[in-house]
Amino acid sequence: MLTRTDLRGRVPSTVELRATLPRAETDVEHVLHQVRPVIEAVRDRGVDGVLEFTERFDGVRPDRIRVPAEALREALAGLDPQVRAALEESIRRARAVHADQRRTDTTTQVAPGGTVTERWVPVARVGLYAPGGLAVYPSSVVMNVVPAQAAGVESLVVCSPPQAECGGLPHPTILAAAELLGVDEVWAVGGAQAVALLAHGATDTDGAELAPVDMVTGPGNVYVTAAKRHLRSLIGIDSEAGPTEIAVLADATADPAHVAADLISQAEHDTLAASVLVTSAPELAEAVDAELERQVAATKHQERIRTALSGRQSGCILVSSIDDGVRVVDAYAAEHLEIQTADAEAVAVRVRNAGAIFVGPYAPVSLGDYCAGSNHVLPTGGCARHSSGLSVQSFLRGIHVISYDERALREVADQVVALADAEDLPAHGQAVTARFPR
Ligand code: HSO
Ligand code: ZN
Repeated sequence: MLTRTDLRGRVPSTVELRATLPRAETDVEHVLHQVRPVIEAVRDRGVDGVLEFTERFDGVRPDRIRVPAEALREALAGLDPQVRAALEESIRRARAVHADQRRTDTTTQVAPGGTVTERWVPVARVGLYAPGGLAVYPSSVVMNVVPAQAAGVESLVVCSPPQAECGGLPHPTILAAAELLGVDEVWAVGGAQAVALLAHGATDTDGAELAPVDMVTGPGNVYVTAAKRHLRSLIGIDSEAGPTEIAVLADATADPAHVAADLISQAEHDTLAASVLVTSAPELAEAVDAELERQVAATKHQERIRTALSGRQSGCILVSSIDDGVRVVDAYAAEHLEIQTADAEAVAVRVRNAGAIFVGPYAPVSLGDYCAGSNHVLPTGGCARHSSGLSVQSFLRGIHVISYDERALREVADQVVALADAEDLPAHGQAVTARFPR
């Protein structure tokens, strides 16, 4: 089922590797012109503009879009107790991990009387987008809200598309997750309209105010991503989420049934999801293929999964050694990387590029999707080469606070003047010397 690429006996250059490795095309650029009128309508006409596009795209026109507090409470009361308990456990673990990510301010004494403090200040107001439709993921509400709360974000708002079959409210599990997390501001709006509404703010039909946010995070379809890209100077955004990816680096010690199950698990998200096996063991590649055939035939979303696994973004790459495999997975920079080899811990330490690394036979990606405590909002499309997943840090800004007394400034005045002159900006130097008339 997986297209095979044989790199044994060769160690391709990074350029070659990037060209060879399977990857989905992203089409965000192509839909930018479609989201622009939506954003402009919401900017210019507020909730009226939102409702026009909500009716067109979601097939429902709610009377008002702010979700009432009773609806949140009712959604939680109606949540399956087992799902509630699981969400609570997921939140508990995620909170433990994210609490440890908090930063403390640092003050560096640069010279006597001269200090620079780095003060970590949370973003004031954050909007979180939670998709509806095929991808109703309360787990993603957890993964976005927990780090924002741990960072100290004071004002959080969730937007999620209204569902016609839910009387114009967002999906009840999204509402229940918000309630469980203590987020009381939820708006029934989806797609590019939601991002525009969050960025510009508006007044609801009944006068309720949606204050504009400083930052929007959360996964969404290509239109949501395009809207985030379009509005990204007005608002901060998390990294642009592309289709889910899993890479498994495995040797002959890996269990083919487990490897196949993990590749299938992420292919379940999307026909464009990427499942990539990198292995030094041709016999494992064979066995995984057989397992894929067997397991896909027995799973619920087999059509979607089959399309994802046979797509050009998925594949199996044969390498001569796990060392070569590490080079390959580094060049690929997967959103999720599993290491299923002998001495997996030692191999994992050598990997530089991945959104998250799942080590050994008992750390499947779906553990991380829900209950490991780690965050599941991770860089896709090779962005793991330069970016990290969502964390407390994503919601903090480090502000440098510069405090110099007279002596400290005097001591460095000549250096400032020298550099200002070198850049032909003498007024810069004079701003210092003006303080020390001779
Ligand atoms: N694997 C997805 C997250 C997710 N999985 C949500 C299940 N629900 C992207 O990391
Ligand atoms: Zn997943």
